[in-house]
Amino acid sequence: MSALGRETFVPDPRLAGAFVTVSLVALFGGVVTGLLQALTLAGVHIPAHFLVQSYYHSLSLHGVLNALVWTTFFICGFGPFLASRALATPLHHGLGWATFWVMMAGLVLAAIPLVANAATVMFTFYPPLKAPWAFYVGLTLVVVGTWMVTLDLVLTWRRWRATHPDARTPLAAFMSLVTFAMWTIASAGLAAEMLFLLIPWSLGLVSGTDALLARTLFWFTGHPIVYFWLLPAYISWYTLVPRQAGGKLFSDPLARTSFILFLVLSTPLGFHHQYTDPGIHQGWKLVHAFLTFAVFFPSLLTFFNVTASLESGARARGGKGWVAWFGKLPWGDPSLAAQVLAMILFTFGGIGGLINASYNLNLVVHNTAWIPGHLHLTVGTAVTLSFMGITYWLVPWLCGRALWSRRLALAQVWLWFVSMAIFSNALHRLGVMGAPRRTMLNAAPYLQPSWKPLLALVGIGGALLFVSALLYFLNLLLTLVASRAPAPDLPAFAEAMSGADHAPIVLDRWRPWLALALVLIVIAYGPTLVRLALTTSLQSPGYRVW
Ligand code: HEM
Ligand SMILES: [Cu+2]
Repeated sequence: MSALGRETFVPDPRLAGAFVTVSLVALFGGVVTGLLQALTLAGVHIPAHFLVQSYYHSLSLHGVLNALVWTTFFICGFGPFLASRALATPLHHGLGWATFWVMMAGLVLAAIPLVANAATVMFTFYPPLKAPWAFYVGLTLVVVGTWMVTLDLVLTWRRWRATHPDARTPLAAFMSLVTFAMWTIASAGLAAEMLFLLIPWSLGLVSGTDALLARTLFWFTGHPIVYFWLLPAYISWYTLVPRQAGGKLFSDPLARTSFILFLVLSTPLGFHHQYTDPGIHQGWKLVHAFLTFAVFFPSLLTFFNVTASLESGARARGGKGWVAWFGKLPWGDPSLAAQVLAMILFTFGGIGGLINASYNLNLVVHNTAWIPGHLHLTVGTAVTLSFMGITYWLVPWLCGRALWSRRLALAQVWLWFVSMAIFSNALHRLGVMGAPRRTMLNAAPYLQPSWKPLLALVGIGGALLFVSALLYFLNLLLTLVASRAPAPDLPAFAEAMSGADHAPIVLDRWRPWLALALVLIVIAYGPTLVRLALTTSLQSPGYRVW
């Protein structure tokens, strides 16, 4: 297909629209519960309500709605949409809708006990906390849906390949495929935890469970899930943002290299969440620590490549100097501003992540408020603010109407940036001072006077974040009902200074990389998982504490 053909092909808006709508509803629930928690931490008394019955009920809703539903539904809409556009090939219509309904069925099934306060197990659902079977089966169906997306992407790509035997896979499609391939491998841990441990246990088919084995399977998926959230933001940063900034992607081959590294390295490192767990040999924990530092490398490649691309845009707009060019980016474009601000806060999230991953420093921050501080910079901003930036062009296009107000959108993204800096900084500092996470701190007898000013900042930052989210939803809603101007065209993919033709052909092959990924997983996880599975006694009873 000629470049022209690619620009004029328009994917089906309805499927992407359905996924994005569900994701936005989830985010709304996510920010409401976030507000309740932030205010509670600041000492505001919030009466139990029939929808949210305790801090822990709220926290479970918050984690599931934000980290699991908002992200996953958005990604399952956006990734295939972009891939289909880049390949100028429609997705499989029937499969696409079947996927959506499988995921919806799972979502409803999981939501019933969650809303009813029967699955107050937080988004990590560690046993021996126990939820009803519907919660586990529902979440499993959502994961099955993501595998169906992978299938759809592969089928679509193969149809494209049949007519383009020698062409390089267009970058956005390549990246979507890598994202879903990585996730499909990584989600095997969660699937095993659900199918062999949690679902039989919740159905009463086995009498007990094994917390360590379950956690190990959970973190097999739980670390790479962060790349499942992050890579779609990277796809936008690589393939759209350079053009939105008025420039070109610095290097297409380097971008592909970084994604291949994510495919290979994302999974075999989950023990960095289990440094304090007994029953895993410290030698393996150290291996996972080193692999975690290895997977930081493709993020550094991304930082370099995307910054150089932004710089090319700013210089084309008259930017000068080593740093001053930054001011010449088209800051008036809310979609671009959102994503560049997301990148800035993400650098701090990345630095904090290195601290989390360090075998020794982890002990200082483990299970403290530092961790949600980190989570809000990464999934709560790098991912969420980037997705918001994407919706600033995607939602208008889906509705066929221009964004209601660009200025309101700009105010919203800056407000998110500033309030998140306040909110997350306070949480990080609380963590270093020893305040635990996942705790209704203002009710804790050990509440330290020195924590109080920081908890107040959590409340203020959280409330401002909520205001930002309200402005966001207001703008989208008014776009739908009150905007009169027609929607602008979809943003075009960025050209590259060094194009796909410079990429070694091996980067466009799947088998070697998938095989390498599997080998690393077998080495890093094999011995421990086999030993834990063989020695498990499934003895722990379940608990329902809230
Ligand atoms: C209005 C915006 C938000 C506010 C005020 C807010 C506030 C909070 C607070 C106070 C906590 C609890 C800390 C604790 O007790 O350990 C928390 C946890 C968390 N938040 Fe947010 N949040 C917001 C948005 C988001 C978004 C957009 C995401 C991700 C997309 C997110 C992801 C998380 C996660 C993953 C946790 C950890 C949950 C757990 O420990 O189980 N939050 N949030
Ligand atoms: Cu991790």
